Amino acid sequence: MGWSWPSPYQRNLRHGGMRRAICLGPPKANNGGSKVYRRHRLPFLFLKALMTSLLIVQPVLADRPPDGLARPPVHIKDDARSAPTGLTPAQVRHFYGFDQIANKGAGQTIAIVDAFDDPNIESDLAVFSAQFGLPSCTTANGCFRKIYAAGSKPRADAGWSLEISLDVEWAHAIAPAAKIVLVEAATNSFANLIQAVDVAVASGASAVSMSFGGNEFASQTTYDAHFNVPGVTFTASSGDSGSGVEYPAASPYVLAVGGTTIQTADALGTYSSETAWSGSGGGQSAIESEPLYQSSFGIASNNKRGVPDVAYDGDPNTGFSVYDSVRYQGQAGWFQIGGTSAGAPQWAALIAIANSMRVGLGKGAIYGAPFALYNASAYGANFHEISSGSNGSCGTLCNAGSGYDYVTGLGSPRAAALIPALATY
Ligand SMILES: [Ca+2]
Repeated sequence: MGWSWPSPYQRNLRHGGMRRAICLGPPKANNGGSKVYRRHRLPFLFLKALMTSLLIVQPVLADRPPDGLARPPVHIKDDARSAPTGLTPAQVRHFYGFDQIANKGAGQTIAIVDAFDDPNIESDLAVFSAQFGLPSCTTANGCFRKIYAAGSKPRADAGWSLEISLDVEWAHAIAPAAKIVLVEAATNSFANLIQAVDVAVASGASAVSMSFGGNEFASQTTYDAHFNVPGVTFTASSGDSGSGVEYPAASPYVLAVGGTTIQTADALGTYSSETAWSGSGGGQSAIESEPLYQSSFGIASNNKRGVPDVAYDGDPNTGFSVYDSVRYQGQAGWFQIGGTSAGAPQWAALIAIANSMRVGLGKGAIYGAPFALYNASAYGANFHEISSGSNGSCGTLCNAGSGYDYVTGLGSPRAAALIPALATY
């Protein structure tokens, strides 16, 4: 099956800004508009998540940046700790079923595209890997590379360093045998980030993770061709501001990842249930037309591209353990982080595992992953369908419901079924 790409590439690019889609911990106070967060300890994670949802009136949201301006969505902070308090790789791998797949992404490269420089990422990844018994991933052993997209080192940025830590560490957590290329854009403008995407493609990656987004704009379709690359899958976070569509998640060539709140049955991370996270970005694109894979799936769409395509845990209350030594608002160490930022690199890792299995089957890296994902006949087997929760008060588009919905898309992965399906697609 082929793609139906709507837009040829043009050079009249508008330079908008992007923001990360990351949130820190659950809120405990509102400090002049800057939410302050605390973390919780396992195994009481899901109980506390429930308590927090009852006690906190204001959902975990981040304002969208104005057009053309970059804005860090991290206006939530917490004291970092000396030991991890969030979800561990073993728990998340078990929760989504990655631990039922022997393949760990060997031979594949995952590219992480972010803005600015994280000066400590390689050593922070080493701390993360050692903590959780993951294979070492270093420049020296050929596993890790950092590339400056514009040729020279960008300035360091503590907020983006937190995002980079989340993305790099959790791509490695899910596909620990895959190589990781971190591509650092010169700034967080659309132009610089798209340039970094091109560099990521040139690096040989078969999956490119983009945990950033900005408001849609009329000329965004001129960027879409950068995501139409044979053998490369692009993932993007759908946003952290609840109902609403961001770019590049809105591109029909990008796998848009929304957010959920998970409940584990035990400290091992056994799957219990999953609901839509209130911050999950989603809706109908104002710019992009509905792609064939969505219309074929039978989505009531008003002929607009629906966002997101899929979902993943994104609630800071059920956040991920991340190590970051670049001091952010006075804090460094182990953070508990949520946001749809978490899902993009982990879905990229899922794709890398599928691509690694495809090599063994004599197949090339998957091209047009959404066509394989929007497979009605295998839907129930491949996804945890999410049917409750909402990301706003806009009615149908803001409520998770049966089948595809505009808050969680198709749902979260049943990796043990979905990855083999992608491998044989
Ligand atoms: Ca659903």
